[in-house]
Amino acid sequence: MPLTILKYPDPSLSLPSEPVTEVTPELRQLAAEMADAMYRAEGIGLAAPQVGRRVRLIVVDVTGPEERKGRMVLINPRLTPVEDEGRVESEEGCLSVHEYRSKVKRYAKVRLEAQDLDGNAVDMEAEGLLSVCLQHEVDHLDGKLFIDHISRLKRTLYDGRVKKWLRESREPRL
Ligand code: K1U
Ligand code: ZN
Repeated sequence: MPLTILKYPDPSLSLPSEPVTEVTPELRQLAAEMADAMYRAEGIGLAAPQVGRRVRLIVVDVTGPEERKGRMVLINPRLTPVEDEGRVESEEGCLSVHEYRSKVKRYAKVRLEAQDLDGNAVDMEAEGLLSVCLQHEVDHLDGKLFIDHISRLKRTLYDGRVKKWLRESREPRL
């Protein structure tokens, strides 16, 4: 069965994830199923806590679900901003945040350090959509959603919409 992507306000999306200590067959299987879930949902990234697994594992493919040519599976990813490149405003959505998009300020360029599934070290710089996507996914590993970066007013308005959807889904049909 395909993995289910948890939706805000599921409380487990706000919890930090634990480092991966060993690449097991189960971890490989999880990475493959996460990639499948990401492509099915037409996303460009997915983090393990979004599927209920609190481990520091992400998959990204900014070529998108049609191309599927840039899949990266990243274990224990760490990001360091390349400070002199400044910040950018990115328009973001999230597979765990229903019907909402907003602009978020992100570092324009980041250095990525991680391991891949074969135990190789990954050390590279990322910019553009990949940089933004990596920052979004690593936030998930720290229990943060992109809506944690928006203004208090925008957040209150969005939370109101979510509460209404939840009330309506619980109301008995007449
Ligand atoms: O982690 C996730 O919820 C996946 C999310 C990642 C993301 C989107 C936009 C900016 C940064 C990170 C998505 O993939 S949502 C789908 C989406 O917004 C998108 C899809 C294709 C191209 C660009 C954005
Ligand atoms: Zn997300």
